[in-house]
Amino acid sequence: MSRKIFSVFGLLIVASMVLAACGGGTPAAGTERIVETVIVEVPVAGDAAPLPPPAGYGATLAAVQARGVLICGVNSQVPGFGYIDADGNFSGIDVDYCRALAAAIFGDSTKVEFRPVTAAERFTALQSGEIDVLSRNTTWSTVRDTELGGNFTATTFYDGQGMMVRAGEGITTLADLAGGTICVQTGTTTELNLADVMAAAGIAYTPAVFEDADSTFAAYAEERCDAVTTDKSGLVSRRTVLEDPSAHVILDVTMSKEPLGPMVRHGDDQWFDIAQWTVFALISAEEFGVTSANVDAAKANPSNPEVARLLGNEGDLGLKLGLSNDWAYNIIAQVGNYEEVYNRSLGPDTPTYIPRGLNSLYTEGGLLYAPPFR
Ligand SMILES: N[C@@H](CCC(=O)N[C@@H](CS)C(=O)NCC(=O)O)C(=O)O
Repeated sequence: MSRKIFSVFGLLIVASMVLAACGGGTPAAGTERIVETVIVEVPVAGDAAPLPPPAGYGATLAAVQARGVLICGVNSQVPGFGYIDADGNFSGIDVDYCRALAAAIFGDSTKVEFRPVTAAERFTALQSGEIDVLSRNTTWSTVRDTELGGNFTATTFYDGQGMMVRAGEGITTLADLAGGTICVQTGTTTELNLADVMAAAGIAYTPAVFEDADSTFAAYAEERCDAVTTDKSGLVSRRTVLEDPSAHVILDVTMSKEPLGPMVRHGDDQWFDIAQWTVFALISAEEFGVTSANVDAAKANPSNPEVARLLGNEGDLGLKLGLSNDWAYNIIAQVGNYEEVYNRSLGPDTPTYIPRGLNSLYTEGGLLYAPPFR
């Protein structure tokens, strides 16, 4: 590690000049300034000595490695995000994030057990250690980041709350729902935002509250409420499994900000870093045009030094995370980059198509931006 030697003597001269220039007082003529020369070592920013790890650091990775499988808390009722089909297969962008994390840890994206959790039980599942990470269309908020003992790692999908109604009933604004009943799921930001937005707009309504998405949308389908509200992604997703999707419209209104992303427990910064940089690896790979199809060629002949570091040819970035240096290579080779993950579940060829919008790279007018790999 390199260090720079500074002379405090030199610094004192500069300091006295600055003080004088700032009106800090000029010594009277003839006054002697006594300075002592001391040599100190100042670490150069960006090359500081590694800090000793705090308590809890590394415990999660060690437990996951000893178990041989990652346990990921996911949704099972929201196609495109977290969904289980009749054959027991899981799919969705939140599910693929779990596979990416397993690839980073084990070099094997299949070493993951998906544990479905409802909105109401998800934070307890994370706090109690029943799951290693929560990847379930979960909104980053202050209370979840503090009181509920979690840390959000990064936003994987920028969303906002919407409202869906039956077509042909003449409802085009929230005000048209005055006096009506709105179906909503408990344990969600949705329930809280609905109360805030309607109170602020002075619109009276009756909430009909349910435990999970299936019961919420079943009640809506049975016309037990006039509208159903959740994240717009959830509305797009659940509309696809209604009997006649074209009989329902999502209003042109956004009631909140819903940044969705993976969440880990407080207390293990190494695990936080691994979970967070897995998201950044997916985003950076898209930015650099590295895909599951060309990752071997990119590793053999990296287009720039950052790609070389991302793919583990240089820099030992994987070792610094407690993983192997090919951690990101394994993510991309086995799961793909962010665009591949997105298109697999939410792309134009899927029933749950959602245009990228805010979920485009920053270079294309979106909000996806990963810090540098160095
Ligand atoms: N993003 C919101 C809402 C997430 C949410 O739970 N949405 C519902 C409605 S689509 C859902 O996923 N339900 C599925 C379930 O409970 O299994 C939050 O974090 O609170």
